[in-house]
Amino acid sequence: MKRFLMLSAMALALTAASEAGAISITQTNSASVLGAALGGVTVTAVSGDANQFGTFTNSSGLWGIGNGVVLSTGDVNHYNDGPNTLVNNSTAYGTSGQADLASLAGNTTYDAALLLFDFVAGDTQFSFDFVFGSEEYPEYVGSQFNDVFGAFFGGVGGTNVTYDQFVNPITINSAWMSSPTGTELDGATVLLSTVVGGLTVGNTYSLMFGIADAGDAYWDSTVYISNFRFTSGQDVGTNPTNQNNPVPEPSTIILLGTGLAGLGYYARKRQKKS
Ligand SMILES: [Ca+2]
Ligand SMILES: [Ca+2]
Ligand SMILES: [Ca+2]
Repeated sequence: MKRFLMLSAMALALTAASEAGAISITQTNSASVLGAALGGVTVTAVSGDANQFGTFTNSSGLWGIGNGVVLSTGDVNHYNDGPNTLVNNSTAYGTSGQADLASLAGNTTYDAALLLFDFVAGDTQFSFDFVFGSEEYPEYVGSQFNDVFGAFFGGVGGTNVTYDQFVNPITINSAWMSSPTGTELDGATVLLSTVVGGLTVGNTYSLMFGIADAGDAYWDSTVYISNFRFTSGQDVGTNPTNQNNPVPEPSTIILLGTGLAGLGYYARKRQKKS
C-alpha cells in the first residue's frame, strides 16, 4: 500500500456548455511556460511532438474549467473553441506510447504526450481539475482503440491517481463521457477533480500527466488540465454544488482501478483519416 491517500475522484457539474468563444489554445512545449500555467511547478520533461502541448485560457468558463495546460494525441491547435466539424479529427505522429498508459489502456499505445514535473508540497493535499475528450467517442467505445489519460504520482512507473466520477480510469472504454458542445471533441467527461492527500508540507513530489492513443495512432484524444493547487481537509473541487458528493474510500478506488485488467477487448477495422 502506498503511503499517501487517494481521497477522491469526483465530478463537478457541467456548466456554461453553450458559451462560445471560450477555449483559446497557445501551442507550446516550453517547460517553463507549461510549468507556469500549472501554477509554478518545475517541469522536468516534455515528451512528444511539440504540437501535442499547449496552454489555454477559457474566458467564458466553457465546461466550468479554468485556464491551464492542454495535451493531445493529435494537434492541440485543433481543440480551440469552435464547431465540431469532423467525427474523426486525427493527427498521427507515429511516435511511441508509454508503458504506464498502456497498462491502463490494456493495449499498445502510440503518440504519447507526457508532461513530468516536480512540486514542493504547500499543504497536505494536491488537487487539479480536468476534462478529457476524444474523437473515438462514440464509435469506438468498447474497442481496442482505448485512448487513455493518466496522472501518475511518483512519475514514470508511479501510481495512477485520476478517475471519473464513478471511480473508473480515464479511458475510452471505462470513463463516463457524453457529447459536449464547444470544441471539435465528439465526446468528453464532465469537469473532474483529482485530490491526493498524505503529503508532507515542504517535501518534493513528482507527477506525470500522460495521454496516448491506443490500438493505433489515429483519432485524437485531448485533455484540458487546470487549477493545480494545494489544499487541506476535504477538497470538493471548484464547484460548490459538488459538496454533497460522497468521497469513495481509498481502498475502493484502488480495487476498482486494478479491475480494469479484467476488461475484454475486440478488434475491428476502421477507416483512417486520409
Ligand atoms: Ca495521434
Ligand atoms: Ca470531432
Ligand atoms: Ca485514438
